[in-house]
Amino acid sequence: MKQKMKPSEKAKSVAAKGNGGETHQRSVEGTGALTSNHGLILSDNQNSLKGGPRGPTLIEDFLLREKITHFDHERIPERIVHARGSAAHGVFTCTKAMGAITKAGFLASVGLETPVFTRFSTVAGGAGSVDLARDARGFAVKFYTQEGNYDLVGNNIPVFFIQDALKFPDLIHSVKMEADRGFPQNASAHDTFWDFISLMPESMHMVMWVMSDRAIPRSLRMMEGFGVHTFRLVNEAGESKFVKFHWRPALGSSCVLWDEAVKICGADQDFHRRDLYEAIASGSFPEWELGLQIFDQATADRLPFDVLDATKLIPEEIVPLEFVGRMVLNRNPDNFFAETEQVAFCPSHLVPGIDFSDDPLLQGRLMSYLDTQLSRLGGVNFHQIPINQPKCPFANLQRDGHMQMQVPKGRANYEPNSIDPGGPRESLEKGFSSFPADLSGQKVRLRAESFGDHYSQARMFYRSVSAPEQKHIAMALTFELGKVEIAAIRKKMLGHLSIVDMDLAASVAEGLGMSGEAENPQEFVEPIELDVSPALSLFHRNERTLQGRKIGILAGAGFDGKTMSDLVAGIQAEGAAVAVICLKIGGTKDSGGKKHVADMALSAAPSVLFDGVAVLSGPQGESELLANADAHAFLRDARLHLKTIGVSGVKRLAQESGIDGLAGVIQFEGADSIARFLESAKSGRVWEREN
Ligand code: HDE
Repeated sequence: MKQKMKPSEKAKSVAAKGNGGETHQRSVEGTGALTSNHGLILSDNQNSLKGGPRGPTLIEDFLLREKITHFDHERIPERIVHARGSAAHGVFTCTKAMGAITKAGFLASVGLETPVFTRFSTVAGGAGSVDLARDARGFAVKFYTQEGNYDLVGNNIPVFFIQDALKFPDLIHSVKMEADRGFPQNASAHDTFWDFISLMPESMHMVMWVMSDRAIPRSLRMMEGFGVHTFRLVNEAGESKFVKFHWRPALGSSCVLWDEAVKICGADQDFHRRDLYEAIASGSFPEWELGLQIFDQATADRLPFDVLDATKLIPEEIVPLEFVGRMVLNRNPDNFFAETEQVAFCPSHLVPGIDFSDDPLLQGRLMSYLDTQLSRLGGVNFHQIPINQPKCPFANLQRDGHMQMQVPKGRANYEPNSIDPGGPRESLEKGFSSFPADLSGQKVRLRAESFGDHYSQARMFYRSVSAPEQKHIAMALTFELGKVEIAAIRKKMLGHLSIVDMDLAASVAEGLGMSGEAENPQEFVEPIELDVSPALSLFHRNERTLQGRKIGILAGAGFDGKTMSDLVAGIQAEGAAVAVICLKIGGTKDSGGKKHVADMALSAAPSVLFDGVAVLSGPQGESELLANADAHAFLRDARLHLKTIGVSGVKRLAQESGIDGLAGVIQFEGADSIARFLESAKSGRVWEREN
């Protein structure tokens, strides 16, 4: 349909065209006029210009060319790593004044609020890859502070694969799709990754983490975040302490099981993105506390490893966390491309009061991200894109460049100058100055001896986690190495694992059918026995709660309406979301003949999408469910995935799905049955069912 404008509107729109893009946009929005990029009002947005109604399209059609050319250039290079991401706006509130330790303004006074934009990501896959791949997750926060933007660009795992930035391209090449064949996408289970890892023993600690449940989070809202490197905090007096940054999710840390992850990838490849978006849209705002591990040089010197080595963590039992702030994500981006895609994080974006350490991995990152933004966003003015702009005043004498959006005024584009005394000048008191850390020694290409122990913390992590977590690590390694075609790589990995933990190595070797085939590394620093750190176990992070979780209720025809309404009310009162699932999206009737609409059709709602499930039905509905393969799979998977299951009116289906009498299966009979269902579901999984 053509849009017609009144002549008065037309005049207003044309008259409002000026220099400022904002004014222009507002005038167009105000009038409803559809224009070209240069303000020309279109009379027809349905038909290209042709020589006759059935004739050839004319090259003269500059409007067609403008539109299609813009479209052809809609994509920018995706991030070489962390391409797949989801983000949200929010606010960081300081909860503990840290002035004695850091002069960073956003940590200076309790209650001070700082806007943030946070992007979560997978590492290995492309922008369109699945959310539930086994992978580390990026956890990048841009604080728009009054002293400039501060980017805390971390991961959901506190350590990293490598110690020196020079190895990063090799690591990433090895994990991404293989160079000759272009697969696998977003998966580490292939030869090149494990070949590299088998030759890089420094990666063993990180390998334990990425093979653990942490690498398949239930939700981005239920992930911890870590700055990974050691940084510095500096106070007004110029005194410095070291710091490690931690984000702790209010919802606790939850993960899925591998079989669930695989099935979720098929059922909803945007599982994490959708979950974050829907939670925020529904007002259930995800929240994290910012914790700091602050320590001095003397503590660093006492530790049996180097705090500059990013493959090591500091157990909380040694340096506890001090909680200093809370981040709440409360607004979805308005536009995915403009914000989530164009946001440019750089670990080099600092504020006074925070500084770098000499961690050689961090040092490499300090140049890499700026360089990346230049190629991704096309030039030096990427800080003028709205999502990247500081929210405090900013001014300098840098000029011109690709896509300059501002119109800088005046003659003085250099400094010192005398012709613009009011122009921007450096400030000794307020400005950033680097901590004057001592430097000494020769220029060398060497790895410090203190970086030499690659196995002790891998062992500490493995021995610190619970028995089910250990089992999952062994299963993940068996799966991943089972997909490695070259036997020599598997043998080398078994050698490394046997240094980490003999039982782990034996279990993986057994799973691979390669017992006794381990090939030990020639030379290595013998691991030392570190105290276990119970804080590393996910079980310590699992809140007993239904907050932010989702329960799926499968309803068959003739279900008991009262049980349904009590159950829904109970679930919602615990802060969880509910999806009512019927055989057909049109819904079904309860035993009183009342029609209930469905939120989801069973074929699109496998139980892997939920944290707990219930099945309610009358006799007719049960016969229909019994004849439906998806209904059997719904319960079978819920059983395998150790979920709490509530049932009513589906005795035969329960028997056929093998759930009858199992722990965590609750019959909705009697006054307290719904309460028992909710109690069980709060625990997350019914671990006693795992074998
Ligand atoms: Fe990154 N990393 N990285 N990285 N990284 C990028 O920058 C790089 C490292 C992390 O949501 C890139 O803008 C090098 C550790 C996150 O936009 C690139 C090294 C940690 C994100 C880059 C590392 C991270 C990135 C690609 C080794 C955890 C996504 C796109 C020295 C502490 C941020 C971009 C977002 C992104 C380089 C290692 C976290 C290529 C050279 C360690 C969360 O510049």
